[in-house]
Amino acid sequence: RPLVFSGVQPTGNLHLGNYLGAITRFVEMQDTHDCIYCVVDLHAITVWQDPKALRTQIREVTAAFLAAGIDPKAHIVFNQSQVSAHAELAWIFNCVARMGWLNRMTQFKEKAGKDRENASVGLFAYPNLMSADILAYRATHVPVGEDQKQHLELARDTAAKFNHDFADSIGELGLGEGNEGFFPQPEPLIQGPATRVMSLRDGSKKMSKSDPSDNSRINLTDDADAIAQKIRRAKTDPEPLPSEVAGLKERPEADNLVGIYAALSGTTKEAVLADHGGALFSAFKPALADLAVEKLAPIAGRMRELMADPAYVDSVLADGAARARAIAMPILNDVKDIVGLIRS
Ligand code: AQP
Repeated sequence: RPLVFSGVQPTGNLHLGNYLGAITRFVEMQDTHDCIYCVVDLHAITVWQDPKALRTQIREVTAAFLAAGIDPKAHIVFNQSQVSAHAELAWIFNCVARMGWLNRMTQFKEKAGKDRENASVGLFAYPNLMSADILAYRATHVPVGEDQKQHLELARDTAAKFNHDFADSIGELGLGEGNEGFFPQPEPLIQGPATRVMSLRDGSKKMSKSDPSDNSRINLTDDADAIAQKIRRAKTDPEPLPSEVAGLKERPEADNLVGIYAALSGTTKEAVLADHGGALFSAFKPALADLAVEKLAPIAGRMRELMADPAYVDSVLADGAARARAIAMPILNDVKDIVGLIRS
């Protein structure tokens, strides 16, 4: 079966965008793919994290994976820092990818802001670690939200450059896979009606963990009252909902709420507008709030139970890490041989 890899950063405030854009996709892929889902803690520390809070946040993302329905026995769930192959391969990719490629990454520009001189080196090199996350398993399918598309393109370029630069060595060692070279070209899977969930306060900004306004996002740990209140207060325009998707074009806030409704109910925006076209937001928002509470409350409940048992959560991560290591280490050893590093 094709191998899937994806990750979520334990940077706190896990939100509806992470859930609809990534975690629900992770759950869906389990029946048809072998899946590796990673709590990418080394990515998280590219910006300052309080150590105590980080431990809780790592367990919280793990709890969210399990609560959403990821099966850690049939698939692999672990935290990145427990498998050293990620960091080791990232170093090799630091020496393959070009400064010019990384200079073009829009997420770095957004996250570093104006004070670029003060951003960590890790934040700049982050996409190389992400390439390593995926390619350490030679994973071919990567379900992500739309914001990760550019990083996936860089991972493909890095894989191709590695295959090209070391083609002779790969050939001599007999490590090429078909015509592709050593590494496959990983495919981003950006699918569904909510690949880019926007802030509830500003339809031009994506919903984000780091937005200072808690009202901008629905956190997976929000209770029913908080969810209903945030949706009630969400920014909208005064027009009723259109009956066709084309009518959402210049209406980012309306488009966002319809997309969220569609993703939560497992349908399409077309189907939502067939039911709710013509409705005012005063009617649509309560329907959306009820749906969000119905879908998210059980997850928040299961997350709370799991967070009360950190030893169990840690044991899931340890078991997943051991199984991940068993896949990644032979691949890393091949990479070392290809590059010409001596190992014993
Ligand atoms: N708003 C979003 N809509 C859809 N998908 C989203 N993702 C993130 N935000 C949205 C997807 O969630 C997965 C994990 O993301 P991440 O933990 O790597 O964090 P991020 O992409 O940097 O996004 P955040 O949550 O907004 O964090 P900050 O505030 O730190 O930037 C990815 O698949 C991502 O695409």
